[in-house]
Amino acid sequence: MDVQWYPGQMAKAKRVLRENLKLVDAVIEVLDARLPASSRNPDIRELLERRPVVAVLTRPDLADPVQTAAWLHSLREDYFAVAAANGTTGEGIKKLMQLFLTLPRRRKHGQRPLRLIIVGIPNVGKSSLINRLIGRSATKTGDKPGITKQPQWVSLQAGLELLDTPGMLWPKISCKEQAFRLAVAGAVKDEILDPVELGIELVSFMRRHFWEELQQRYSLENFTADAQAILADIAKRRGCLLKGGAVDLEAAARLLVKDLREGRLGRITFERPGEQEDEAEELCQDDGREDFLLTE
Ligand SMILES: Nc1nc2c(ncn2[C@@H]2O[C@H](COP(=O)(O)OP(=O)(O)OP(=O)(O)O)[C@@H](O)[C@H]2O)c(=O)[nH]1
Ligand SMILES: [Mg+2]
Repeated sequence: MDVQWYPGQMAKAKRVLRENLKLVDAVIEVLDARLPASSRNPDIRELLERRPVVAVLTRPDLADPVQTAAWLHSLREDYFAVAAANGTTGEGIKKLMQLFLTLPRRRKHGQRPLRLIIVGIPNVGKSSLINRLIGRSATKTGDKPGITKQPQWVSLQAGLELLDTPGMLWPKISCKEQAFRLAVAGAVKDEILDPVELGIELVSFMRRHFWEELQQRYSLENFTADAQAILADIAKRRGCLLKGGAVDLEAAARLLVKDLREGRLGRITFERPGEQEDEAEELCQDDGREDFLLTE
């Protein structure tokens, strides 16, 4: 699966990050608890070295809790601090706020509030997290990527200022596994993805790692069938049919991806700590194909 989605707002968000780094005390890098490694943006890593960075894992409700604990432990090596928080229910927000209040201030801060910049891939829950932290809907949120278009300062009376930024990917996502995980997690605009290709890759992944969950959800029988045949089976069992009775693979793929995103296939973490080094060798090699850049 190829993913190149780098609209102007992402390039702009990177500029805003660079410009605002000197104004903030720390950076909050929001990662998806289901794909903490794949949701780290390599394009901004070097910028982030200039400030303390806190990693916040969102969507812990959709991830395997054992894996989330393992990720929090492993990410501690790379970040100033780590935490998990749910941007929908508010679970973990109090602890997160306490953690923020212990962050070191820059020397020249005087009496001004603590200032943090929130960055992360699209649709990971940055704006929801801000709303939860300040206890009101100050930023727009939504269940598709690209909702936040402009950077926006939001402040809390208790002495905290947060800069919300548009979700950022990077110009070329060359690792196919990473592209798949970002796409299936909802970080990439659906319009640039081939739904059937994504559905088949998801079936393939589920068949390898979570067959029981897939089988139970759709009452499937045939484990040996190839991924496309399983998707066709899902289509039949869910009544995704075209006029004339042929299976509608696209409708089945959309349904499967939606079920995954909404947690109906169980709490699924796509990657484990330490696994990425092996993957980088095996799966993430550039296939030498021409890149294309999709801009808006
Ligand atoms: N299940 C679950 N959903 C969440 C969580 N946090 C946020 N969401 C949902 O994720 C979607 C995206 O949330 P936003 O806060 O708009 O994400 P964002 O990172 O600001 O997205 P962009 O502005 O598009 O980059 C919304 O539908 C939220 O309700 C969480 O912890 N768990
Ligand atoms: Mg947002």
